Amino acid sequence: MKISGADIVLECLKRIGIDTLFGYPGGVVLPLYDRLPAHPEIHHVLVRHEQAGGHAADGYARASGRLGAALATSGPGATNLVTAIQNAMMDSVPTLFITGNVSRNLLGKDGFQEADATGIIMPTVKHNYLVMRAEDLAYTFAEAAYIATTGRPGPVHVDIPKDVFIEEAEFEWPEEEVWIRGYQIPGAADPEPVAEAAAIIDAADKPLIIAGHGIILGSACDELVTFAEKAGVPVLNTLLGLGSIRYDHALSYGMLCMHGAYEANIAASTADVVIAIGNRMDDRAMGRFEDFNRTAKIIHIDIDASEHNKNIPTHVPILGDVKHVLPQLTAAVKQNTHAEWLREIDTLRDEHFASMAVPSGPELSVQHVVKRISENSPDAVVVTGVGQHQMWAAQQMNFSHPYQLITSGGLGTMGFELPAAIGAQAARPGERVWTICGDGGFQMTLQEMATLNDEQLPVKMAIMNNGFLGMVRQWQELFYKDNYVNVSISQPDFVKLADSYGIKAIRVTDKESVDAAIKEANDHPGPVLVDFHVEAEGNVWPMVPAGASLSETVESADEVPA
Ligand SMILES: Cc1ncc(C[n+]2csc(CCOP(=O)(O)OP(=O)(O)O)c2C)c(N)n1
Repeated sequence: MKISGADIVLECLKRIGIDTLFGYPGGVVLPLYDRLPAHPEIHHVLVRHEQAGGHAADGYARASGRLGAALATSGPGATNLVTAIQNAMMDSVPTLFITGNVSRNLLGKDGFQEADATGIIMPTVKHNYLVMRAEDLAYTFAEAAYIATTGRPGPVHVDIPKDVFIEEAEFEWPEEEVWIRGYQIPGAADPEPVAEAAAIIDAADKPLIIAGHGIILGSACDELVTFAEKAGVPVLNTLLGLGSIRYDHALSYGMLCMHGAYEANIAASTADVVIAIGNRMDDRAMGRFEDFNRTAKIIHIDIDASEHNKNIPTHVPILGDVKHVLPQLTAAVKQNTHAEWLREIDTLRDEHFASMAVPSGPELSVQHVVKRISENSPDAVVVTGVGQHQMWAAQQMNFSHPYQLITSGGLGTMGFELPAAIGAQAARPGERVWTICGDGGFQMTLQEMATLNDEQLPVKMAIMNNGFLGMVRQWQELFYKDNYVNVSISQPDFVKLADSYGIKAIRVTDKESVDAAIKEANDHPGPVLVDFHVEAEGNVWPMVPAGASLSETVESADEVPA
């Protein structure tokens, strides 16, 4: 029996496990919306901007490990999705983006609301499709889901002309496993590089693991810890790797990067063997490439061969899936402890903890707020924006589980926080979700409070209200001689605004009220906004000045080179 392209799309979504679709309607996708009520298994969340729908799909995917999906109309709907798609691409998030387009006979005619969505989106996705026949939809969606979720995950885009939604075809879900010429999914690694790496690790005095997002994406957190424990190797995390090893594990030494812990950045600069696992070795994590620890032997385990030797020359690249490679490596290395090396890093930590400590003065600092949220809600999923508050959250909050921290790492997208938190809460309904927001970033997508209220998702929003685009202000202070240009930012009365959206709101202006406000927010069954009036001009330390190497980490403004 033939059914419409719209029905085929919705049947496909069910087959690939989509239960929540973040979307926004428009002319060319109306045939699809018309059929949504006939498919109640798919819950459509009406966002207020397509970018937010995309970030919600991203947050949903990160919080659940499942494929996230967003839908937009042609033209401006599709272009509004682009930031969210690139965000998912940079952080390898398994996501599916569906757009409608003008009818086939109008493609290329610059008709109303036509944009070359496949052309615009192609450089921002793992793969994309323009589906020109209803009969091709089923295989396309099977393939799209397969590509998005296998190997190194990422966003896939499917563009569908309006009349393809209307055209009828037989619905035939491909029963056989998807096979794509040239698309290979690495599994276990070749034994030679594993043996070579094991010999290097066994001979090392100061080995170090840098564990990235790939560990979490590859569900290999236990395998990471087993390997680290057997080889006695301390573990640093990238920003997106936080949560892959418990913060309080004896071998866990926190985050390295531009605002990493002092001892972490120095350990990375002085190790004799660096084992990078599932990370891109990007500039924010590794500092100036040319001067990243020139004497260390570098082992790089990644599922994407194009990451090997991309930024930092690698002695032993290992291609494979961490889930398989880590047990291979664990079996190959000798039991070890490296007690002296651990003591060296411990001493550094003892000597330098002050620059990253929560300020003890009476002022209301972001560090204090995020620390208290973390201590009051230890298992909460934390979704941040981008800026100072993001770095302070990464430094101060205690991450024990994979995807406990959801943050825009590669693209650094302000405005990610609230919509991604909506997605995370939709994916994990019974769990506590806090979003830590800058007053700048929050203003980029705050309209999503309407979505939050519609869906009655109990997300707790903590606004770090410092009246500045804080991270930019910090750079203007340190690198542009205090020349503050367009960084002081006005904002609405967030409490009144939340109230107008029907959301409970609390204002906090002093340190003493922080705990009570967090408790009140946690106890409230619905969404809550807490407007924390934090100190205006705090700076995030330690810091690797832009363009410097990790070994040049500084801990105060006095140390910043002129
Ligand atoms: C969409 C977008 N535009 C601009 C930037 C550049 N940027 C990085 S951090 C920052 C300031 C963020 O301010 P706020 O959200 O208030 O957070 P804070 O740094 O004060 O914690 C800006 C403008 C960005 N990351 N994303």
